[in-house]
Amino acid sequence: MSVSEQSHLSHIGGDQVLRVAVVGAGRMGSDHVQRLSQHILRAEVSAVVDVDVDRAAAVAAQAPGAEVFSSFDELMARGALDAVLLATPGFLHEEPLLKLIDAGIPVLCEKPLTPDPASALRVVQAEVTAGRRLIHVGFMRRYDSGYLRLKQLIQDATYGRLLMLHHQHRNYDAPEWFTTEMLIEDSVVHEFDAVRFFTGEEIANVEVRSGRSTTLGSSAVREPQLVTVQTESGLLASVEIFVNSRVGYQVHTQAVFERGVVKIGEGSDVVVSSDLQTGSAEEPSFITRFGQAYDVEVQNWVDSVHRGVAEGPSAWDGYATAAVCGAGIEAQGGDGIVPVSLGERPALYTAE
Ligand code: ISE
Repeated sequence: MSVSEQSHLSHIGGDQVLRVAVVGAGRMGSDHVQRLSQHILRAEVSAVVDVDVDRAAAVAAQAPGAEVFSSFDELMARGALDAVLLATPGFLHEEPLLKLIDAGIPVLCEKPLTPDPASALRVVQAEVTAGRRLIHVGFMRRYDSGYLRLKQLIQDATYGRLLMLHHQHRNYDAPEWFTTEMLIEDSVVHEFDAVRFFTGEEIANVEVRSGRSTTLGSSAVREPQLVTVQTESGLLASVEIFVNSRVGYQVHTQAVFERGVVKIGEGSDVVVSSDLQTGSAEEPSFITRFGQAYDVEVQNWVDSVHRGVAEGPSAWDGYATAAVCGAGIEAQGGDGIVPVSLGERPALYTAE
């Protein structure tokens, strides 16, 4: 992972506390405010921003002393921050990201970086012009213990060479406004990053098929869909995406090696047998399923900002996945296998 110096942050260190402004007070923003206030060391929530100022105030109530703003520009004018946690929907990310890069302020930007490749590339180019990495993209699965174990097994070739990956990504339900494109740019974007994380390769092409469809959820969304990607070296990975599964929040991965199969994300820590039945509860949402991963991710980010370095998923990772999403949305239209073209990775993002 590449690391770049951020000398402007040298004043944060020792016993100082990082003042984090949380922008977006929806489900994710609210969860992060709680996390930063209760679990994260060496950080505090200095502000909560949301167009719905009542919602911002309600969320800020969990963080004593946090100021409330109805716009990002008001926050920036006030200046009560060392760093930002951006938790608005992806289509609202580009403008604040460009302003934060300009101001030299580090940001943990919830995924996706931006939903489409063109805007994601503009963000990458702005960072490259600034000459330093300020953006950490919130691909929290990279901090999940199962993901980390599997990555290690792949690197060590414990069961031989990795041949194929299979993913199942199911949500219990999705809001009425969830679109067919969002299946790719909001949901499968996680697997696009996971495949890149596991293999260390870029994705070269993508195909999307839909067959028999559920009658539940929005009638405008045809799902489940089967997404297949191929990495530069030829490895194939499949993803079943099903956001109205009525099962629970399931994120499963099966890795097929030359001498074994490794499964992560299945099963449960607690299995109950009672009254002639045995079973365990399904996770209701990503907030519970990846709660620990979010904690580890946010603490790592806070620590890296204190140290004045940039680590973790970068703007390039955000751009590369947005490029696969662009091709995936094209493939949803029935265009067969769609190639992904990224252009050259700038030196700022080359692995050390
Ligand atoms: C949501 O935005 C997430 O990031 C969840 O992890 C994913 O499962 C869901 O499908 C997305 O809408």
